[in-house]
Amino acid sequence: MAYSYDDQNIFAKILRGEIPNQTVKETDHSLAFRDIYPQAPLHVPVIPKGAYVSFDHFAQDASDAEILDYIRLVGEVCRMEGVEEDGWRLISNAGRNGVQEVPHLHVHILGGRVLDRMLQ
Ligand code: DGP
Repeated sequence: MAYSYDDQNIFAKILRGEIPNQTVKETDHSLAFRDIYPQAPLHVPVIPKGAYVSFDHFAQDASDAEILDYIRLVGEVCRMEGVEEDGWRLISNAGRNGVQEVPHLHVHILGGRVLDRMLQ
């Protein structure tokens, strides 16, 4: 599948510095920042800096360095924000059925409270 990337999406604007954000941690290839509409005491989207729409797009086109950097940042944010012990959840909304609002790959780290059960 060929992916087309809309560089006017909100996360692209955050990456270009056109919209401010509360950065939790920035690395060479990735950015973690606080969600504007937090769904839990900790709600941090983590995005690659590259122009990727989805995990498949990322897995196909990103370098190993970008992928490693991204995964490591997710773990590091959980440790930095103190949710490792009590637990946390990772969510990625993808595409139309996944109700992805922002078409730039992201995972949401949620924690800081007991989360509602989603899968039965
Ligand atoms: P999703 O539905 O998975 O595409 O999640 C998009 C998230 O982006 C949603 O939780 C709200 C967040 N969001 C939207 N606009 C902004 C913004 O301008 N700043 C920040 N920090 N987050 C935003």
